[in-house]
Amino acid sequence: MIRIIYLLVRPQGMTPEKFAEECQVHYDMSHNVPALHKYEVRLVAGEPSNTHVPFLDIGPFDAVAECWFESSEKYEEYLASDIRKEWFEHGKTFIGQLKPIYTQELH
Ligand code: 3ML
Repeated sequence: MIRIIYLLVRPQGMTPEKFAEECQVHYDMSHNVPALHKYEVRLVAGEPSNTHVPFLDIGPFDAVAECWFESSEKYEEYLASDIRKEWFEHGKTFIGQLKPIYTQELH
């Protein structure tokens, strides 16, 4: 399974309420995107800095999302799809900044 994690920052001037609404729309749209096995988006509820190891001071972020793909072929199919392109167009309207993280299975 290919899994990509995204850290999302809302655009300057967008309220957290509007951002949350658009995240919900984006989630609903994800169900029509071909070859996307699963999409999840969660709002950031806190970023505590009192960690037991040195704190990594990045952010703040407004949401964390993840995309799942069953194979690299499915990922290519997703990239090529027009519905995926429309989904990204919606993304451009409410994602101010995006940090993608490609993750790899360990076990
Ligand atoms: C890539 C993505 C990360 C996310 O939260 O949604 C998708 C599509 C997009 O960026 O519009």
